[in-house]
Amino acid sequence: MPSKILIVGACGQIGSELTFALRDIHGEDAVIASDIKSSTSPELASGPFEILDATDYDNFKTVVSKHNIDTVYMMAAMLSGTAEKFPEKGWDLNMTSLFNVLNLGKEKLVNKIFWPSSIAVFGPTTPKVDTPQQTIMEPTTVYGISKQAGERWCAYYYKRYGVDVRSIRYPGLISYKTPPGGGTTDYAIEIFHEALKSSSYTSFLSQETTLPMMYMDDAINATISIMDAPTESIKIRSSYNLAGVSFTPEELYAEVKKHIPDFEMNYKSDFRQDIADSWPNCINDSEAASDWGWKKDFDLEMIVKEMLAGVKSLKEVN
Ligand code: VAH
Repeated sequence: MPSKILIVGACGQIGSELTFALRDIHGEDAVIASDIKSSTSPELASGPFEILDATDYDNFKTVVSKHNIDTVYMMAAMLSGTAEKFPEKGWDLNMTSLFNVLNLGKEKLVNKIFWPSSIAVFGPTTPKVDTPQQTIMEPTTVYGISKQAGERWCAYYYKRYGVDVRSIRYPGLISYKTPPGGGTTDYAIEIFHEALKSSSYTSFLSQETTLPMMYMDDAINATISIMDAPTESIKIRSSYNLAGVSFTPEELYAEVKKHIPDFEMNYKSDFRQDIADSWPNCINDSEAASDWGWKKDFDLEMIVKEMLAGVKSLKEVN
């Protein structure tokens, strides 16, 4: 049986688009989508789908052996906003799922693993501008703590057991094909749906909150690039910094207003303001560029155009 790819958390924001992209490259049947709940997405149903609880090692091992899986993208996670509401559940999901996939690698049941980290590993004492790959990391959120600990375990399993695990510190990701997933950067997705529905939006982050962001197509390209890179070019086995474009809610509002002149934005910070304030403004990703050729495509103007067109297309379909 040919070796296959398994996406864990395929119903999520990144997992769903990763499934579509990898199926385009490798064919429908080469990519097994999985999630803890059945999929409502017709695209995901276009190829093999498995119900998989990533915190259940035996369930994970059974799916891997049933489909002769060679490569696993372990995308299931509880994001920053939700994990602050359910700290122990967030830690358990984010860490147990990682240990399960790393142990599949240690047992040589899979050959290559991708695991997502986040700029949430940085904290209020991290340099906020041009944040370097190696720097002070004192995250103040459950999500950030779990991602920082996860990075250390990835580096340990590579060094101790030779597990070929690769990772990226994603910025806030912007996409329209799946609903926002409980993150602090979700305002940058919600704004497009509200702008087209009601011409007004109340941001839960203040207008001057600068955050590192990225369009999903760039994130998917980076994920596939790091996994396709030759082993010897992956010099960082914790997780690579990755940068797209940094902006404030006010700058995003101004760009949207160019397309929807009567669009109005209000601001009412909630608990996520403290989370956002603990994160950097912009990231230095020179190691990803030099080690495996990373280069972003989407700037703010392009993101706004793509998102408005994409959300409109969803409304036409639904
Ligand atoms: C979150 N979207 O907001 C995620 C991301 C950098 C933020 O990791 O939790």
